[in-house]
Amino acid sequence: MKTNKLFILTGLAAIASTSCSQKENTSGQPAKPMNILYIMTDDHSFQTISAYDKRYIQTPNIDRIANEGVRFTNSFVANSISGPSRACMLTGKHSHKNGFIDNAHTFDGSQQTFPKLLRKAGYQTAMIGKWHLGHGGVNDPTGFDYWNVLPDQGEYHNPEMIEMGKTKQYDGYVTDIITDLSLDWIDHRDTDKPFMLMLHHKAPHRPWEPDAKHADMYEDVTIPEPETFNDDYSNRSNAAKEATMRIDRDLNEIDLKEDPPENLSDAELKSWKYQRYIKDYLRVVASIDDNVGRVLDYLKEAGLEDNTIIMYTSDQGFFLGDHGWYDKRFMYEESLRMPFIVRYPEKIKAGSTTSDFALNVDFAETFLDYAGIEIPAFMQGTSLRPVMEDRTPSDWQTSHYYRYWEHLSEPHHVVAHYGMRTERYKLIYYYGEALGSSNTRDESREPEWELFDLEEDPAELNNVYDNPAYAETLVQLKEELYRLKEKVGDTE
Ligand SMILES: [Ca+2]
Repeated sequence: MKTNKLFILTGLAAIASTSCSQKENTSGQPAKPMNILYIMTDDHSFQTISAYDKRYIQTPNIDRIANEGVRFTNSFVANSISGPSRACMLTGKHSHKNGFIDNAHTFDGSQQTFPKLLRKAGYQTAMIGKWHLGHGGVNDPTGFDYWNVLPDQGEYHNPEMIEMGKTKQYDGYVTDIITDLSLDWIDHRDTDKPFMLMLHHKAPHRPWEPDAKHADMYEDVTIPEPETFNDDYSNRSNAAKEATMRIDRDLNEIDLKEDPPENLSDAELKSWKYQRYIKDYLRVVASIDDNVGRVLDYLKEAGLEDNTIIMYTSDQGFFLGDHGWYDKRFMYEESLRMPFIVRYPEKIKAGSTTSDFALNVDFAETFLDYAGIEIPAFMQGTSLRPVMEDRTPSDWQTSHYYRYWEHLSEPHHVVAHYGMRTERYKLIYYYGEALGSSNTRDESREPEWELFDLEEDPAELNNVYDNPAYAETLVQLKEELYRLKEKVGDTE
């Protein structure tokens, strides 16, 4: 990139920023344009990235980003489900503010998003892969010079994609195709401008269909079952007991892809189903990791490795047999926490780790901050840049507000809830019908509370809400919950 172009672009960013003032970026320095590569997968658990957890799989390429950047260990979603989490990330706003509270809603693309602000400031922007925020009119991707997205959930093999409004069929495997299209777009970009690419995979979403290259992995091994695999949901809410996302009962023929052997005991059948499920999930993740490696190699060869901020995340976490479940939705740890890794060698120390809280509503603000664009006041998150650069402010967020709205939607049947997590505690309120909800079909549900002491009970097996020893703590936690609720404006 030529020096004079850099100067012009800095000027553009400065002009754009005057029209959306208020919050200041955290650098205090003139904007220096860098490229932004925002890689996101769908339902990829931190448990299946070896930089986080070595029990299940080696992911050397995703680990490269962590080894050369920063890894967040307390990164949380505001609403653990696909479309709503994506809407939080685009807008920097919680679900009740961006309007996409559950997957039955569509996204109003006329609202302000970080890609629009980057584009206005002179970035080339593209969205390639899984969109999942609706199609047609204001639901199509907006704020992008180029977009090519899967319709709704999309297919693993020979997928259709919608390129700038036109449907096309592609031959091959979806993770390879999304990577090919992304590299091709970077290759043909206007090199006079910085770029922001959202490379968003469908994988490893249900029904976990591997490609031929990885289909035989793990044939002769037994994957370990997680600690809470045989959770009986005692001393927990009815919400946990009633959810229909159990490995032993709720995986269907499409998920399992073959009939189980005959004459298995219930416990043996559950273990057999788990192996079918987890192995396909890991095979699909192995393909993601290969393709992340292709992207990193490409950036290196193209000389883009050091002036591109590379981020790897997922739209939420996922249960991998934890609590006997697959899927997400709950505010429990495996679902609430997403993997979040960022590489930018100029500013971020290689191999660093932080336990400071990062939320998906902070992503938009972070990208704007790095691009030198002032962050609009309506955005509810905070730029993570100081945390990434190991200069976390002393008043950094230590509590997180969560709300899952999709009350008892089928087939997972999870009760709507809101709650708050601090470093040590998690408080959850399953309000059921008490507040109304987006999909009410329940008759006479009593609201329920759960309180977990994550220091004493990291697996969240023991609800201490009614335990007198926590009475004083509970009062403080409720105060903080209602303070946060008020702060984010979820007050109806
Ligand atoms: Ca998802």
